[in-house]
Amino acid sequence: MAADLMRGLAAGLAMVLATAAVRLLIGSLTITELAADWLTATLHPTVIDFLLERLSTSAKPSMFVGLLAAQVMFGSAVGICYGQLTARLPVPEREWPRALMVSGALWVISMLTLAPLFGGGVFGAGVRGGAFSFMAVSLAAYAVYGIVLAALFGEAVIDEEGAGYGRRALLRRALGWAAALAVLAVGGKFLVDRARSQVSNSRSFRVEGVLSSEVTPNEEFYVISKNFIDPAIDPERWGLEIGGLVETPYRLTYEELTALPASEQFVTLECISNEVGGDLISTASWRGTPLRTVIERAGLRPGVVDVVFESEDGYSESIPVERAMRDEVLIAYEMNGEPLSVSHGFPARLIVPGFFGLKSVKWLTKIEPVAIDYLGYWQQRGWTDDPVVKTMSRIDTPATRTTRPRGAFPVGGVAFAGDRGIAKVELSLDAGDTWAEVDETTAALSAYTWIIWKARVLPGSSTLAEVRVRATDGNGAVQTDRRTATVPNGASGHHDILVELV
Ligand SMILES: Nc1nc2c(c(=O)[nH]1)N[C@H]1C(S)=C(S)[C@@H](COP(=O)(O)O)O[C@H]1N2
Ligand SMILES: [Mo]
Repeated sequence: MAADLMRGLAAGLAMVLATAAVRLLIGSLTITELAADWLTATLHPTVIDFLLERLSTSAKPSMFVGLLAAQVMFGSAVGICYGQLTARLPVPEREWPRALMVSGALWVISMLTLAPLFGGGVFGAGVRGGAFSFMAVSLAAYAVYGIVLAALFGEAVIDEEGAGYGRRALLRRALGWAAALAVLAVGGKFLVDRARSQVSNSRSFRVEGVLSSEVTPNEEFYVISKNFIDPAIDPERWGLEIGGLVETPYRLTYEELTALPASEQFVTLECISNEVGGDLISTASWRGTPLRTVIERAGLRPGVVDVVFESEDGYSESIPVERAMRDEVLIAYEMNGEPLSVSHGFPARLIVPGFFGLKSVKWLTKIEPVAIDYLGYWQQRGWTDDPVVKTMSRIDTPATRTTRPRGAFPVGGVAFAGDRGIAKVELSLDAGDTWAEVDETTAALSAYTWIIWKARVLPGSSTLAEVRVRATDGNGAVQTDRRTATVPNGASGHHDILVELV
């Protein structure tokens, strides 16, 4: 029994490694990724938000490792069953025909049950990127499982027969296991290296206690994506389709898109999952074609309510048509003077100033005016349909719970209110009873960016100073102190820090 478990475990591990290798080499979706997407879609938004945001860099890998572990456990369980059942049967001449039959049957069952359950359709009929490569990847994985199972159980047959146990056989056995382990080790290392460069994640790079710069360097710009591995798009084969409720649908190549009249502007993006004081907010200069130019070329038909955006990773979002026709909404292909990186949406993405980041669809493939109020990826999962950013402000420096000498000290941070702009930033040293304006704010780089502010504060005689910040937007509305969670409308409340004075 324990030996059967070990054999199943080894075969399960080999299957997982094979899946990962084929996945990274030919880039087709796997059942594991379908399962991850399905989990994201099925779990309550609060749980997902917690996974994606609080656990930040480790969330998606954890979920994935969990799913892979489940696969290995399943492989082990099958190994036990296989051992128990075949022990009762006559010893075959060769192990592999029946092992492959078992793994083939498992493949068919998973194509008929798991694939549709996780939203990929029977035999992956509905998988984006094509059912064929999806089937091929999973079939290859199950085949590897069957082969390893056969090899290990076949060896067991010799064991139990007690046949041919001379020194040569022992040596051969040892060599076999060493070779298998070497393949696992080398393959595993290759995969870890490949995966490390390809696995996308929620990440950001704010160094605690350092004042943000007005423009965020590309490598430090926060990244949020629903994918375990982001789409790597060949710009030669990519095209942007304009369809739906338009007079003349058409398609733009990368070359055509980048040859259209361009405009460039600074825009701050903020994720709706950004906590009070959080770092899922960054600013860049985006260069691209105004969305409006591209839509007008197709000509809107009457009755359009929303413009829907689809993307290579199956994500979709929409914005009201009035917003879509504003000059500042861009189909961007450059970020701070460089072509978009894969993680930021290469070859082209939407930039919708003033809306939370979820509307700025990356890896854009299709633009489709529709006559309905369309619910996008996150709205279908319980997030708000009101994407207007809330007024926020954050203290970057000093970091909270640090120690400083008594006396006055410098404080600095950012404030943002989308296209409403920031009129004023104030600090309070008495938990919000009284407020004083900061000493200095930068002028916003455009009508759609944050500002950086600085002040010197002189706390009273206590050994503990609490500094709290609030902003007033361009309409004169003061940032609310009412604390809310990020789900479902985005967080609100004042950011504060505690400093110990010695
Ligand atoms: N295709 C696609 N677009 C997407 C997403 C995604 O998962 N897939 N995530 C969205 C979310 S929630 C945010 S906050 C922004 C983040 O953009 P960034 O990673 O360039 O900062 O992209 C948005 N666009
Ligand atoms: Mo987001």
